[in-house]
Amino acid sequence: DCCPPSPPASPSEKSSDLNVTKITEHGKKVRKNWASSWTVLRGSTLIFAKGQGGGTSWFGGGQSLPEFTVDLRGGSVEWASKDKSSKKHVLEVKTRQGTELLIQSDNDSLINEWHQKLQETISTHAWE
Ligand code: I3S
Repeated sequence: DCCPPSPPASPSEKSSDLNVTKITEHGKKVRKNWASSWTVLRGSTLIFAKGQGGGTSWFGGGQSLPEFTVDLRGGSVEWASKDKSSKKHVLEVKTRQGTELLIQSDNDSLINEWHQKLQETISTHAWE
């Protein structure tokens, strides 16, 4: 009982498995391709790492990169409207670069945590 617990290395960090699909890229609508992805928030960057199962169709048309990242600065996050997806607990993330993503989990409390965390991130990391 000498030492208080040390704070986490990066307070803005969060990670979990989520279902993800791009719906718009560079402002242009793209075909949905839901995939399970290990998702990491680091600073203002959201990183989607290839999930288990692999394959070249991860995250849209033949992309073989192991990860896909988006910059949240200047972006937005909100609950997706019913017409965006028939799934439950879907968040819509829009970036300054014209990428729109849907992220989803069947785990209610997990997706609520992500909603909170993403909103926090967007409001604390200003766009310069
Ligand atoms: O917005 P959409 O077109 O209803 O999205 C569905 C499609 O992407 C569908 O794929 P195919 O049209 O290639 O079969 C997916 O399987 C569905 O999951 C998509 O809808 P949800 O409501 O699950 O996001």
